[in-house]
Amino acid sequence: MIREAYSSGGLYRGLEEILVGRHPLDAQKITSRICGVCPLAHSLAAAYCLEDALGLSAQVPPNGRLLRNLIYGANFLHNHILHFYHLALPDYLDPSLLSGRLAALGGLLSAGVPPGEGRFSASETESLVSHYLEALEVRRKAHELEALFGGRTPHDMAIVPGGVTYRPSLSEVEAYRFRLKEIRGFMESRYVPDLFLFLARHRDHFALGRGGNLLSFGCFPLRDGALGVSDRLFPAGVFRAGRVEPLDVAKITESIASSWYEGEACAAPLRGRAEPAPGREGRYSWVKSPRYGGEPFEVGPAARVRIGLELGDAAFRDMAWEFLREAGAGPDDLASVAGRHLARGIEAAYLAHQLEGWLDALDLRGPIAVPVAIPNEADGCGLTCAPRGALGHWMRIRDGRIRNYQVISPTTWNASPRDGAGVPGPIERALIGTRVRGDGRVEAGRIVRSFDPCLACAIH
Ligand code: NFE
Repeated sequence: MIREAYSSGGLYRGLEEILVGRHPLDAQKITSRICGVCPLAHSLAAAYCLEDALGLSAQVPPNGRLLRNLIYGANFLHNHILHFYHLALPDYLDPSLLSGRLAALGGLLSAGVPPGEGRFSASETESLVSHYLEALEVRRKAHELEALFGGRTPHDMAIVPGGVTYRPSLSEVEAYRFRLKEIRGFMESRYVPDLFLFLARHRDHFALGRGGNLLSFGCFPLRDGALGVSDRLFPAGVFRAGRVEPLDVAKITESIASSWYEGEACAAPLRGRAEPAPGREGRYSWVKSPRYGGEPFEVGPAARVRIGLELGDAAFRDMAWEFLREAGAGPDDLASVAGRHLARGIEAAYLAHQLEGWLDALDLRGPIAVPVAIPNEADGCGLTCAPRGALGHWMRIRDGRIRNYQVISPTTWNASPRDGAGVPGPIERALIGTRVRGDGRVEAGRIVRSFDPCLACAIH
């Protein structure tokens, strides 16, 4: 049994420090560089943050909202396909079952299962690995969708505070529609069936790596003039002690009790700054420990779907229940290794369907942005969900420059070390108490991977 677990991030990055003293508009372009996998989420959170500071959140025109949803939605689908086929599935495949041209690929895949313990037959393994290859092409198509409206990928040029910079032509809209259909075709014929095959063979993984508290900031605004956390496709909320509650952002704090920093012991974002203190005695990570009401919370697909089952619209709830029934699982099973994979499938399928509607709603002659003027003094907060979970950016402007910029990324929540009260973070908690065979590496790897961690985002 795993008795203790410590989650550590070993590389300091310092992007928050780089921003101090810079022009507020730099924040969006620089924070996008936190990560090459979810840059659109950072680009959006920074734009929301500036719009909040400037009092512009309600003025972004409908096209601005729709085009951002379409650019970011493509990136969101890309992330979930990436996680299932290229990051998680190899942990479950036995490459020795591959033959013919796929056998050459076998050597590149990690031997995820101990010899003879794979749960997929030789023909299933071959089929999954050929879909692994197809998924590379599908991810390229998703990147093309981002670039069509975003200018390029991974770091877009279109999302700005106030809206977007680029009005697509009708032919670009149709090019998006065509590629989206291809991606949806892959999801319906490959991703969803492969996900259910995976779940059927790993039903015991609903009991593996279970979580507790869940939190979502929500994402994909559905209504103009409401770019806060209300009216989002995946709703904001908190799941604690068996119930869903409204989100109260004022309850968020960040502890550095186990992290290599010096500063205010348990500051809320924007209150106090933590300075790096490499090698500080008794600490074990560069990741800080975000807490909500003093407690750790898991963020990500399980949180979004669990909260969406209560607060989401009827179409989302219907689809989520249908997937749960087919998987033989219930809402409480979502925060588990199998449940996190299932939740990604639910939200990818629902989002792909929504993208088409947003495309139809574009008004190609309407405005795409409103002008911005930077004040001398303002504070802002931008909240969204990155594919891996709740993402917040906080900014303080003084004398027309950035005085303080704070980011709390999804993996900061999930991979956080123990806080001042000694309470472990969500990944640590999911590991502790797990019954393992041998040295436990197989079970531990699968649990950690189910959160889809990204330490580049977590430390920023
Ligand atoms: Ni680097 Fe990211 C996502 C963000 S995870 S991938 O999704 O924000 O902390």
